[in-house]
Amino acid sequence: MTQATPAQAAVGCDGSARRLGDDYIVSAEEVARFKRDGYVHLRGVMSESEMKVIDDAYDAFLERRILVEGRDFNDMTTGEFGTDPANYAIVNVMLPRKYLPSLQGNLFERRAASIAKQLCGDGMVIDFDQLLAKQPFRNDAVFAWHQDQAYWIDTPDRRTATCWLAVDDSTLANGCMQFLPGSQREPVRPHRPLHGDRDASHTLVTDLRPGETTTPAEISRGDITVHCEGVLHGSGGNSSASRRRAYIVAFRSSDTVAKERSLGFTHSHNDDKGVKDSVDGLQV
Ligand SMILES: O=C(O)CCC(=O)C(=O)O
Repeated sequence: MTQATPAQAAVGCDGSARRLGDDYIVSAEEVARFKRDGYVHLRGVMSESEMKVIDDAYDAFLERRILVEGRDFNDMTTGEFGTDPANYAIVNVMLPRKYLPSLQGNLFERRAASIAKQLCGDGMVIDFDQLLAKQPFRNDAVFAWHQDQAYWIDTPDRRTATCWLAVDDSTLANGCMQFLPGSQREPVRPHRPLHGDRDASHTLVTDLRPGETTTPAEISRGDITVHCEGVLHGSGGNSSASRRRAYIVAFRSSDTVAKERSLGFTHSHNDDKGVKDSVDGLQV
């Protein structure tokens, strides 16, 4: 786990003193770390009792009680969809708030909005949300190295706060997120589809360069990491006996979201292939 600084200790390591209704107070040091490294770990954004809504939504999706269209329920490692998810290594649900509207406006969305504003400034709105569950004993539940901007179309305002909530403790053993700090300052690297083309596989991958080492972000249930559009990241397989679930809500500027939608880019894996082929990582 990342060591708490004296400033963090003073405001309460479990985050309880920093949760104020819909708000979560981000320190100046954390804002600086987000800008320097391209990501930051925030402790205790959600308390245990506040996680119940999310646990329930997760169960509803994984038990297939919620109808999700086509590729928006898939295995992120193979691109498989429309089949029995029991064999998926990483169950990926895109746009859960679209398929389960009762999620819209939930407490995590509201707290994450307060965090996005503190990290990125005014005008940040929800662009998309996502569930990612790595199944137990799946060493192949690897999320390929990438920069998020590589998956997205070019827009003038690239500000992004992707709030990644640990629904389970997230550890090296179960495949926690890993980041290449500072890589957000480089241009987007060339990416390629992991398998075949983008109809076969939504997943894009880029390569780490010799000598580059990533930093694991082991975080507890209720903690989040927030990352920007440019930082290179990914995660390893799940060798543990338990799941690694994450709930992700990504904020971008309202202008960017409007531009994306005008071009038919919705973050759904069911978007037209032409739109999915026009993303930044495939244009380099
Ligand atoms: O959950 C993971 O391992 C990867 C998630 C990710 O790449 C993202 O949220 O941008």
